[in-house]
Amino acid sequence: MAVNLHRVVVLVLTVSWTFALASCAGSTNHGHDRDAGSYVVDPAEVTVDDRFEVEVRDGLVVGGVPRFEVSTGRVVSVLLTVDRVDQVHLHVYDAVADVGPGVEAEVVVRAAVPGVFEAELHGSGLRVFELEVS
Ligand SMILES: [Cu+2]
Repeated sequence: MAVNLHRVVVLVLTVSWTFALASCAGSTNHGHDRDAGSYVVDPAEVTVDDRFEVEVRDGLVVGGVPRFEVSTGRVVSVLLTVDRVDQVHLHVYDAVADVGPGVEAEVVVRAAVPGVFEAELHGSGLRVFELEVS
């Protein structure tokens, strides 16, 4: 009996994990296993060079999905307001923050890696902004 129970638990965990990743499936440059410490910075300890804001309402990005263009090396802050509980993830930079009604998410990174990077909501799968570093 104990073995069977264990199998069920493992199966449930596997299915949950698959669903957790499903919303990120199809995105490029996606991963959760990097060391986020190298790019994510504490806004209290650095001077933010470039500030941006994004609002999501009724499942859509207000004004359309923006692409924020910054120069390499800048410290970038993106303040996100979402009308539902979710979690934002900036790919490659691997900045993750909870967001929801009354809880703004601020993603702050040092733009050390050139390229175009997507940020999305894990729950809804919605792409919320792109960060272009060059
Ligand atoms: Cu993700």
